[in-house]
Amino acid sequence: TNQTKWWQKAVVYQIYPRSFQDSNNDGIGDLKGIESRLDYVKKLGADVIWLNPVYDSPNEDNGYDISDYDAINPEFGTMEEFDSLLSEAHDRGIKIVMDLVVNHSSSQHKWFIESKSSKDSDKRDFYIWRDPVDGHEPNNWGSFFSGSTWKYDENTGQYYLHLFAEGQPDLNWENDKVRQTVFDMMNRWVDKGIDGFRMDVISLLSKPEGLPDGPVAEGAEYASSNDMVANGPKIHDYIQEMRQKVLNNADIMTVGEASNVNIKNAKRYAAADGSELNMVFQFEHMDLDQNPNPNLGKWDNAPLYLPKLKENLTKWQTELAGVAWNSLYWENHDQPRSVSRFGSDAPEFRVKSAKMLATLLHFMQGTPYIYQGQEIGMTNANNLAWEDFNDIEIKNARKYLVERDGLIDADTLLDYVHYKGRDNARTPMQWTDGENAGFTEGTPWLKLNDNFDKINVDQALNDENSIFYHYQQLIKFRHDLDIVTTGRYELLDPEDEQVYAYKRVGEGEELLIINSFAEETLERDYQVPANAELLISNYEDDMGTELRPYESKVYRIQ
Ligand code: TEU
Ligand code: CA
Repeated sequence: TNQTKWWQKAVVYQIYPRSFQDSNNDGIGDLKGIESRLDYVKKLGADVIWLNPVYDSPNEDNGYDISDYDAINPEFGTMEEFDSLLSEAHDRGIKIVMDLVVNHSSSQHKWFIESKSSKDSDKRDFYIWRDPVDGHEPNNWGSFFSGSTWKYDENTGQYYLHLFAEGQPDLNWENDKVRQTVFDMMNRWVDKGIDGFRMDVISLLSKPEGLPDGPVAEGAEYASSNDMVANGPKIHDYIQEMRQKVLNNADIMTVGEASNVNIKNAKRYAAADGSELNMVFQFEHMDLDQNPNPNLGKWDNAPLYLPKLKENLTKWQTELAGVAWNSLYWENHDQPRSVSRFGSDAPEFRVKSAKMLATLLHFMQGTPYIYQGQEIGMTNANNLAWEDFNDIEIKNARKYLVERDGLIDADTLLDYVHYKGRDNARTPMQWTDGENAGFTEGTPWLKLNDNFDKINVDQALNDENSIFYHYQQLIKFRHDLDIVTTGRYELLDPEDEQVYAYKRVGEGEELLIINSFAEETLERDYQVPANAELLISNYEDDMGTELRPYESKVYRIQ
């Protein structure tokens, strides 16, 4: 049936706990800090908080390496504090979605420690162990974080598979016991009353039979493990089993982070019949500005070509309509700041372009995700130097691409890291213009962006024209106007290199959404009828066919 579900009208606010709010001045954000800021999230109007992992972890990949799925990382607080956060959120009508990281665990998890201890361990098959082939790695796959996906273990003479860091061994989903153990764990969280799961790299759970070598792009050293593993042979069986054994037990929302997902697969993962997940995070629009050199992957600073973005998002909008459901995002903890990447963080354009990007996204069909700080237009952190970075992806890029393989020099890589690196999104939240931006009175775990004196929540809340209030309005439209959830999407002028304009078409009603990416004034005539109502704009007046820099406006036509 086509009845609207609560998560189709919801807007999600993503919190990276480490960087949101420190409550005890150890320099690390924590659960009590988040609880103290719930009223802020409420004021914005978001319906759901997605929490990045808060489970016990040695933090080799900041919580994406879990050593105990049933415990809270002591740096973040206690289980009592988690329960309190959940109930305080619920009291305000805010739901909480947890990160679920079950493609891999930490190498410090007791399962792996046991698995590694001996070939006869009854946990051996919890992970993916293989003999060496001709004295080297079992296949030619490259890790997401550079280097091989295989790590040799001297003690037992075998390699284990890690698609990500060495400290993130892949769980063996072929093993019934692994699946049942994971489902039991998920049910314990569901029983606690959490409202959903964001499923980390869920498309990678099912490995291809025989773990064969993959094709190596010209000039590259490894085959892409992403290409080899994503959407593997049993993935839909696993997710359907999870649906039966866990997800059907409560009215929770699910979003699968689906690396390498295409439309065809997304239609299954996010099928409207409810057989698998509610929606997926697709990556295609995040990969349009990749480096053409396969060894460098994401590391580049080339600007985005707007018609490519339009073509891509339009494909997702039209092909999933009625048969599956989209998630909508520009940012998360793995991506740089969108205003710096797709808009402009120059002082004269920052506010305008951040609002434009917000409007462009929020009038599309799907569930929008706002990443902490996006709502105040936080920018990339160009003030971080090599010694300031924490992210393993950045550190490994330097270790392998610069130091081991000499594929690029350190200065060029630093430019790319400033443009694309994950730490751009992970610098502490900027609350005030005071000490450490009000994040902590201790030493922050990661250096702050040095522009917090100008860009901060206090400033935003005191300025009625701020990006924050623009988001607040957009969220309200999503709640109030059904056409945003149900209307048909129609792209206008696909070839226009400077403007992204589209329509949402409902019954007896249309929305016209016009967004300029240009830094100069343009002339565009969209034949706006005289009775059109201007719903929202990032300028104070309407100049008709004249579009000023980064101008964005939405008309309602009835
Ligand atoms: O990300 C998966 C993923 O595809 C990323 O590694 C992505 O390729 C990269 O971050 C782009 O820069 C998820 C989590 O969101 C990420 O934080 C984790 O590091 C990763 O899984 C491993 O758990
Ligand atoms: Ca703390």
